[in-house]
Amino acid sequence: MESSQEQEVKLLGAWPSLLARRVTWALNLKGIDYHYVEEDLLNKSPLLLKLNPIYKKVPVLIHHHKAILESLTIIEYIDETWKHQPFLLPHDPHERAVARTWAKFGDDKVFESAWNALCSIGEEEKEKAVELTKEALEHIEGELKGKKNKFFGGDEIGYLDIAIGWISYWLPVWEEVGSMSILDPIKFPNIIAWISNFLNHPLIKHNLPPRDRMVNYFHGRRKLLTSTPHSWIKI
Ligand SMILES: N[C@@H](CCC(=O)N[C@@H](CS)C(=O)NCC(=O)O)C(=O)O
Repeated sequence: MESSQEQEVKLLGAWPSLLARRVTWALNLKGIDYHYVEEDLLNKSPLLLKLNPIYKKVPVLIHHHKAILESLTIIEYIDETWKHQPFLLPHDPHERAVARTWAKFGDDKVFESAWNALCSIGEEEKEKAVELTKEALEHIEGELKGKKNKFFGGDEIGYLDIAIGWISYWLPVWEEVGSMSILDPIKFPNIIAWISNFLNHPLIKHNLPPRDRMVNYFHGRRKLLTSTPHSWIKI
């Protein structure tokens, strides 16, 4: 039987949002029931604007009628609130700090430059952004090198896998939509192996948006963003 705590979980997300998706991965891995509310990012609901008045972005988690913002913070909140296995963050404080650092690096460097590459105007700008993405990925590749485990923290999916999990699915779509080549298997053999492990995890592979829908959506976003540079709504 569900506890009353679980019944009160609500997530505001948007289907193409990799940041909202990572929260659903965390909720599913922890086995938490939640009510999902789809937002239209071009026509945000009064509830989203009320709960996240500063950034006006998804994801927003609502638990006990209180809002929790920022996807990585939400994942930590989930792990701390439902104190049962599987634990997403490492137990050891140093390992926890390292995982947080790489998760932030994934958002600040990999996501940012890959998104810029997708939305760049002109070949030169695109090449620069692609190079920056590859440079950032080299650091992730280095983190995985020599590890025998399937995932970052061991043989179970954890916080860092969830945080950078978008690389496995969103990035290849962006490569296709932006006609760019980033995930070179020769340059990034460990990332490619990790991607395969990640996408084969039962809770991940059944919780991904359809690829053709993603391709269509991001073609549309790219067209809009490259023709209207001030239309900066992300994802
Ligand atoms: N740092 C935030 C970023 C959230 C974010 O950028 N959300 C995007 C969807 S992936 C969004 O809501 N975009 C709408 C907008 O930019 O107005 C997080 O990790 O939750």
